[in-house]
Amino acid sequence: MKILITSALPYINGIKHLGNLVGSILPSDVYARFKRQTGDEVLFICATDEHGTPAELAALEAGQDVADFCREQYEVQKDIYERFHIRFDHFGRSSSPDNHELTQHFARKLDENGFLEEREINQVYSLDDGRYLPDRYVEGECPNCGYERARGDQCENCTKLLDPTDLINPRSAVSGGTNIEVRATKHLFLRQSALIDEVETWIDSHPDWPHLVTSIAKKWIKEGVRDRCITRDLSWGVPVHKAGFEGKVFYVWFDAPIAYIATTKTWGELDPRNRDWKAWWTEGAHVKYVQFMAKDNIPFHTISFPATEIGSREPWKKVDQLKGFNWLTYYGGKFSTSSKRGIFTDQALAEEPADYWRYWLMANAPESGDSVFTIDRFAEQCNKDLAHTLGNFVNRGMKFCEKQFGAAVPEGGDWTEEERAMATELEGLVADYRGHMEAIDFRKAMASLRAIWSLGNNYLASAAPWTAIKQDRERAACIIRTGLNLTRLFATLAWPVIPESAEKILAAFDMAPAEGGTPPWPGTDIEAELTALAPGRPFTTIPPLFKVIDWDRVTELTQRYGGAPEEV
Ligand code: B3M
Ligand code: ZN
Repeated sequence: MKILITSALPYINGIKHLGNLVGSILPSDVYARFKRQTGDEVLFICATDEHGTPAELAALEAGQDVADFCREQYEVQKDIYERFHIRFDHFGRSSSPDNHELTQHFARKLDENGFLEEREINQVYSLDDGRYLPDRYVEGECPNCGYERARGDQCENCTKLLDPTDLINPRSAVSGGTNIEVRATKHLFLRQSALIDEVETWIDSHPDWPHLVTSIAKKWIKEGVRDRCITRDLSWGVPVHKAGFEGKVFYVWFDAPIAYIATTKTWGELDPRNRDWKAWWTEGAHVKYVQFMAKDNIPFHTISFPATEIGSREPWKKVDQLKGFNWLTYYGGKFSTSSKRGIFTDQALAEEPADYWRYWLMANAPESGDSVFTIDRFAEQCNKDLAHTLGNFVNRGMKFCEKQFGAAVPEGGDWTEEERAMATELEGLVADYRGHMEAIDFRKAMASLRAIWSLGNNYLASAAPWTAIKQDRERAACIIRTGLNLTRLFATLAWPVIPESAEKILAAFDMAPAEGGTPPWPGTDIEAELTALAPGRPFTTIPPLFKVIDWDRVTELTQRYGGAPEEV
């Protein structure tokens, strides 16, 4: 099976925080790794989202030209994801020539098919700044929920999509100026109202979508899908090639999802073997397309982008499975880029290895509801599951073996009822784990993974090779051999989540995948898996994989990042 995976594109406007990471990029990487292990042909695409007001405002704040700002920030983000072991097939940019071209292509097709309409609209104009104020350039009170700091494109608080003129008491985000007037100017509208029936029929053909996704899409349709203005008075973006639209660009949410396709094209052109990139994006081809995103992105992916694709009247591949996330909170309050609240991805990497964050975030993925990050919770769970359960198991077995039998898989002793019972239980747990990963249920998957690690510890504790060695060396050899085989199996199973640690374990048995390679998913015959490391196979004992994050360290981290919930 071919699996196309896209993660929502991170905005270029600054380094992402842990909440952003767990809301799209990290889970899509875990899923992509898993699907590669089970033998599917995976294409995992992402890019920076570089247009629109967030980029312009951030460049303004940094005192940089927006193109330079984006070029630099792209490298910064790319490097961070590499260090988090995110293995994209390609990480591109929405400002790429491919995306310019494809965005203009979609606009042309939509226009030809009668789905674009020119309208004169009232735009917010700031006399203080001498310019129009699109989207986030305007702030004010949300007409829907009363939130004071709603932006012109969307209210962060109630997720309602807004137009700048909807805001009550608007002010300029550039200067704070309130000398604002409304002027008429010409823009292009995507006639979503003319496409919504087709979009809804398509949504209804996916009864298997998660409740979170369907309910958000349906709520949006019920509220009445408005035709959407897809052009802006900005200079940075994809220019609108149409008479009378000089100086205007496409709206960021029009070109950003198109960048999923354009980035695939860029990927395809980098290597002659991938020339047929379009096969990934053709409706009816044998491709399953899975998208990952935070819940505020769901309307764009279930309605606007599909409307764009459908309205082109070209056979573009549409999403098959869509995974939306709730929010990760920082001590119950918001992680916030603008107020620099929470732990950001670069900071996280400077504090602890990527695998700690990857594991904790996936184990606490905000799936059925929001979840809370605190430094205490992070430390406690990493200590318990990684250091004490997995780490201990790996280290204990290897050390004991090396001391008693030397650094090779010991020979002698046959499986007893104890091994058979353990293997049967393990078989069930591995099947559960795989089922949860297939279903993209990460919390459940991580619970199964923990249960698998615990089973290993329980087996060692009850089989007690350190006691057996005193009377029955053969028996001890059998237990340790089984333990070493469990170690290898645990590494393979954990690889999607904690790839660096998993590869360290595999390397100890000289079984690490080649650079960029994937350790294959274990077979269903668990007994064969647990006897795969043959007697005599050498290994290298590795030092403890995970260090304990102790109380002093927790205090230090709490002081550095601040823990108290946001004051309201
Ligand atoms: N740039 C991410 C966000 O809302 C937004 C996603 C675009 S996906 C095409 O955080
Ligand atoms: Zn609101």
